[in-house]
Amino acid sequence: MGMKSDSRLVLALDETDGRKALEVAEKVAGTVDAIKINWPLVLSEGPGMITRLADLTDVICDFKVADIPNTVRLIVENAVSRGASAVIVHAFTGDDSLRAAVEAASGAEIYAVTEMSHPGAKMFTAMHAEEMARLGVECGVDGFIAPATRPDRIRAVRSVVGPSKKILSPGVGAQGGKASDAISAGADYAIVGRAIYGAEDPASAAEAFRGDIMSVL
Ligand code: BMP
Repeated sequence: MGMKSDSRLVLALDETDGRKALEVAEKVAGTVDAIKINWPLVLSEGPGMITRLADLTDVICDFKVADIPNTVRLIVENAVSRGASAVIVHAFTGDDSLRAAVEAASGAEIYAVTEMSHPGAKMFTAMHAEEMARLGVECGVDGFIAPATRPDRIRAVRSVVGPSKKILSPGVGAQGGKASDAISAGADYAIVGRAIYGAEDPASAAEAFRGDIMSVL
Protein backbone atom coordinates (compact mmCIF):
# COMPACT_ATOMS: atom_id res chain seq x y z
CA MET A 1 0.00 0.00 0.00
CA GLY A 2 0.98 3.64 0.31
CA MET A 3 0.15 6.79 -1.55
CA LYS A 4 1.50 7.66 -4.98
CA SER A 5 4.64 9.70 -5.35
CA ASP A 6 4.17 11.59 -8.61
CA SER A 7 4.25 15.26 -7.66
CA ARG A 8 5.64 14.69 -4.14
CA LEU A 9 3.22 17.37 -3.04
CA VAL A 10 0.61 17.04 -0.26
CA LEU A 11 -2.11 19.62 0.22
CA ALA A 12 -2.78 20.61 3.86
CA LEU A 13 -6.48 21.43 3.60
CA ASP A 14 -7.08 23.61 6.66
CA GLU A 15 -9.86 25.56 4.95
CA THR A 16 -12.73 25.48 7.47
CA ASP A 17 -15.57 26.22 5.07
CA GLY A 18 -16.58 22.77 3.79
CA ARG A 19 -17.85 23.99 0.44
CA LYS A 20 -14.65 25.90 -0.27
CA ALA A 21 -12.56 23.00 0.99
CA LEU A 22 -14.21 20.60 -1.46
CA GLU A 23 -13.83 23.12 -4.29
CA VAL A 24 -10.09 23.40 -3.63
CA ALA A 25 -9.76 19.64 -3.24
CA GLU A 26 -11.43 19.03 -6.61
CA LYS A 27 -9.19 21.59 -8.31
CA VAL A 28 -5.91 20.20 -7.01
CA ALA A 29 -6.63 16.48 -6.52
CA GLY A 30 -5.09 15.73 -9.90
CA THR A 31 -1.87 17.54 -9.02
CA VAL A 32 -1.16 16.54 -5.42
CA ASP A 33 -0.34 13.01 -4.25
CA ALA A 34 -2.57 13.27 -1.16
CA ILE A 35 -4.65 15.64 0.93
CA LYS A 36 -3.87 16.08 4.62
CA ILE A 37 -6.70 17.16 6.90
CA ASN A 38 -6.38 18.41 10.42
CA TRP A 39 -8.74 19.36 13.27
CA PRO A 40 -9.85 22.71 11.79
CA LEU A 41 -11.72 21.07 8.88
CA VAL A 42 -12.89 17.99 10.81
CA LEU A 43 -14.25 20.10 13.68
CA SER A 44 -16.09 22.47 11.37
CA GLU A 45 -17.45 19.94 8.88
CA GLY A 46 -17.41 16.61 10.70
CA PRO A 47 -15.44 13.40 10.18
CA GLY A 48 -17.56 12.55 7.12
CA MET A 49 -15.15 14.90 5.34
CA ILE A 50 -12.52 12.13 5.53
CA THR A 51 -14.73 9.84 3.45
CA ARG A 52 -15.75 12.55 0.99
CA LEU A 53 -12.15 13.53 0.30
CA ALA A 54 -11.07 9.89 0.10
CA ASP A 55 -13.24 9.63 -3.03
CA LEU A 56 -10.85 12.11 -4.67
CA THR A 57 -7.42 11.05 -3.46
CA ASP A 58 -5.48 9.56 -0.52
CA VAL A 59 -6.35 11.28 2.75
CA ILE A 60 -3.87 11.73 5.59
CA CYS A 61 -5.56 12.38 8.94
CA ASP A 62 -3.26 14.77 10.76
CA PHE A 63 -4.75 14.21 14.21
CA LYS A 64 -1.31 14.27 15.88
CA VAL A 65 -2.58 11.59 18.18
CA ALA A 66 -0.86 11.78 21.58
CA ASP A 67 -2.47 9.45 24.07
CA ILE A 68 -2.41 6.13 25.90
CA PRO A 69 -2.34 3.06 23.64
CA ASN A 70 -6.06 2.24 23.94
CA THR A 71 -7.17 5.75 22.97
CA VAL A 72 -4.62 5.84 20.14
CA ARG A 73 -6.07 2.57 18.85
CA LEU A 74 -9.65 3.87 18.95
CA ILE A 75 -8.76 7.06 17.07
CA VAL A 76 -6.64 5.33 14.40
CA GLU A 77 -9.25 2.60 13.80
CA ASN A 78 -11.99 5.20 13.43
CA ALA A 79 -10.02 7.35 10.97
CA VAL A 80 -9.01 4.32 8.87
CA SER A 81 -12.58 2.96 8.82
CA ARG A 82 -13.70 6.32 7.36
CA GLY A 83 -11.21 6.04 4.52
CA ALA A 84 -7.95 7.54 5.79
CA SER A 85 -4.87 6.20 4.01
CA ALA A 86 -2.60 7.45 6.78
CA VAL A 87 -2.76 8.90 10.29
CA ILE A 88 -0.21 11.21 11.91
CA VAL A 89 0.67 10.55 15.54
CA HIS A 90 3.06 12.14 18.02
CA ALA A 91 6.14 10.10 18.86
CA PHE A 92 6.82 11.57 22.31
CA THR A 93 4.13 9.32 23.80
CA GLY A 94 6.58 6.42 23.69
CA ASP A 95 6.89 2.91 22.34
CA ASP A 96 3.59 1.39 23.52
CA SER A 97 1.46 4.15 22.02
CA LEU A 98 3.41 4.06 18.74
CA ARG A 99 3.03 0.29 18.50
CA ALA A 100 -0.70 0.60 19.21
CA ALA A 101 -0.99 3.03 16.28
CA VAL A 102 0.89 0.72 13.92
CA GLU A 103 -1.23 -2.29 14.93
CA ALA A 104 -4.50 -0.37 14.62
CA ALA A 105 -3.62 0.99 11.17
CA SER A 106 -4.16 -2.40 9.51
CA GLY A 107 -2.88 -1.51 6.06
CA ALA A 108 -3.03 2.26 6.37
CA GLU A 109 0.17 4.13 7.15
CA ILE A 110 1.33 5.74 10.38
CA TYR A 111 3.57 8.82 10.31
CA ALA A 112 5.23 10.04 13.50
CA VAL A 113 6.09 13.66 14.26
CA THR A 114 9.76 14.34 15.01
CA GLU A 115 10.75 18.01 15.17
CA MET A 116 7.93 20.44 14.36
CA SER A 117 8.26 23.34 11.92
CA HIS A 118 7.36 26.34 14.08
CA PRO A 119 9.83 28.33 16.24
CA GLY A 120 8.49 26.87 19.51
CA ALA A 121 9.57 23.43 18.33
CA LYS A 122 13.08 24.35 19.45
CA MET A 123 11.91 24.18 23.09
CA PHE A 124 11.14 20.46 23.21
CA THR A 125 10.66 18.46 20.00
CA ALA A 126 13.94 19.54 18.37
CA MET A 127 15.98 18.22 21.28
CA HIS A 128 14.49 14.76 20.93
CA ALA A 129 13.89 14.53 17.19
CA GLU A 130 16.56 11.92 16.43
CA GLU A 131 15.55 9.80 19.45
CA MET A 132 11.91 9.92 18.38
CA ALA A 133 12.87 9.02 14.82
CA ARG A 134 14.86 6.02 16.07
CA LEU A 135 11.95 4.92 18.24
CA GLY A 136 9.56 5.23 15.30
CA VAL A 137 11.72 2.91 13.21
CA GLU A 138 11.82 0.38 16.07
CA CYS A 139 8.05 0.51 16.41
CA GLY A 140 7.42 0.04 12.70
CA VAL A 141 5.93 3.37 11.65
CA ASP A 142 5.90 4.04 7.90
CA GLY A 143 7.22 7.56 7.96
CA PHE A 144 7.99 10.79 9.75
CA ILE A 145 7.13 14.49 9.80
CA ALA A 146 10.17 16.79 9.72
CA PRO A 147 10.40 20.58 9.23
CA ALA A 148 10.80 22.28 5.83
CA THR A 149 11.66 25.41 7.78
CA ARG A 150 14.94 23.72 8.80
CA PRO A 151 16.14 21.48 5.95
CA ASP A 152 19.25 20.50 7.91
CA ARG A 153 16.91 18.81 10.41
CA ILE A 154 15.25 16.83 7.61
CA ARG A 155 18.78 15.64 6.75
CA ALA A 156 19.35 14.65 10.39
CA VAL A 157 16.10 12.67 10.56
CA ARG A 158 16.82 11.01 7.20
CA SER A 159 20.24 9.88 8.42
CA VAL A 160 18.60 8.19 11.41
CA VAL A 161 15.65 6.52 9.64
CA GLY A 162 17.42 5.32 6.50
CA PRO A 163 16.28 5.38 2.88
CA SER A 164 13.13 3.27 3.06
CA LYS A 165 11.02 5.34 5.48
CA LYS A 166 8.99 8.26 4.16
CA ILE A 167 9.56 11.82 5.31
CA LEU A 168 6.76 14.37 4.88
CA SER A 169 7.75 17.96 5.36
CA PRO A 170 5.43 20.83 6.35
CA GLY A 171 6.42 24.46 6.72
CA VAL A 172 6.56 25.33 3.01
CA GLY A 173 5.18 28.65 1.79
CA ALA A 174 3.38 30.47 4.63
CA GLN A 175 5.98 29.35 7.21
CA GLY A 176 8.90 30.29 4.96
CA GLY A 177 10.27 26.91 3.82
CA LYS A 178 10.88 26.00 0.17
CA ALA A 179 9.52 22.74 -1.23
CA SER A 180 12.57 21.97 -3.37
CA ASP A 181 14.91 22.57 -0.42
CA ALA A 182 12.93 20.08 1.67
CA ILE A 183 13.04 17.47 -1.09
CA SER A 184 16.78 18.07 -1.67
CA ALA A 185 17.36 17.59 2.07
CA GLY A 186 15.75 14.15 1.95
CA ALA A 187 11.99 14.63 2.24
CA ASP A 188 9.76 12.48 0.03
CA TYR A 189 6.87 14.93 0.11
CA ALA A 190 6.40 18.63 0.77
CA ILE A 191 3.20 19.55 2.62
CA VAL A 192 1.68 22.89 1.61
CA GLY A 193 -1.42 24.48 3.12
CA ARG A 194 -2.22 28.20 3.01
CA ALA A 195 0.02 28.89 0.02
CA ILE A 196 -2.27 26.62 -2.03
CA TYR A 197 -5.77 26.70 -0.51
CA GLY A 198 -5.50 30.42 0.27
CA ALA A 199 -4.23 31.32 -3.19
CA GLU A 200 -6.41 33.12 -5.72
CA ASP A 201 -5.88 30.20 -8.08
CA PRO A 202 -5.15 27.04 -6.02
CA ALA A 203 -4.65 24.88 -9.12
CA SER A 204 -1.88 27.03 -10.55
CA ALA A 205 -0.34 27.50 -7.09
CA ALA A 206 -0.17 23.69 -6.75
CA GLU A 207 1.32 23.43 -10.25
CA ALA A 208 4.00 25.97 -9.31
CA PHE A 209 4.96 23.94 -6.20
CA ARG A 210 5.06 20.80 -8.31
CA GLY A 211 7.36 22.55 -10.78
CA ASP A 212 9.67 23.67 -7.99
CA ILE A 213 9.87 20.10 -6.66
CA MET A 214 10.44 18.61 -10.10
CA SER A 215 13.36 20.98 -10.64
CA VAL A 216 15.41 19.04 -8.09
CA LEU A 217 14.35 15.48 -8.97
P1 BMP B 1 0.67 25.82 6.13
O1 BMP B 1 1.38 25.43 4.83
O2 BMP B 1 -0.57 26.59 5.90
O3 BMP B 1 1.61 26.45 7.10
O4 BMP B 1 0.14 24.45 6.81
C1 BMP B 1 1.01 23.49 7.33
C2 BMP B 1 0.22 22.31 7.81
O5 BMP B 1 1.12 21.33 8.34
C3 BMP B 1 -0.78 22.60 8.91
O6 BMP B 1 -1.87 21.70 8.76
C4 BMP B 1 -0.02 22.26 10.18
O7 BMP B 1 -0.88 21.87 11.22
C5 BMP B 1 0.85 21.10 9.73
N1 BMP B 1 2.14 20.94 10.45
C6 BMP B 1 3.07 21.96 10.50
O8 BMP B 1 2.87 23.04 9.94
N2 BMP B 1 4.25 21.74 11.17
C7 BMP B 1 4.54 20.58 11.79
O9 BMP B 1 5.61 20.44 12.36
C8 BMP B 1 3.60 19.53 11.73
C9 BMP B 1 2.41 19.73 11.04
O10 BMP B 1 1.55 18.75 10.94
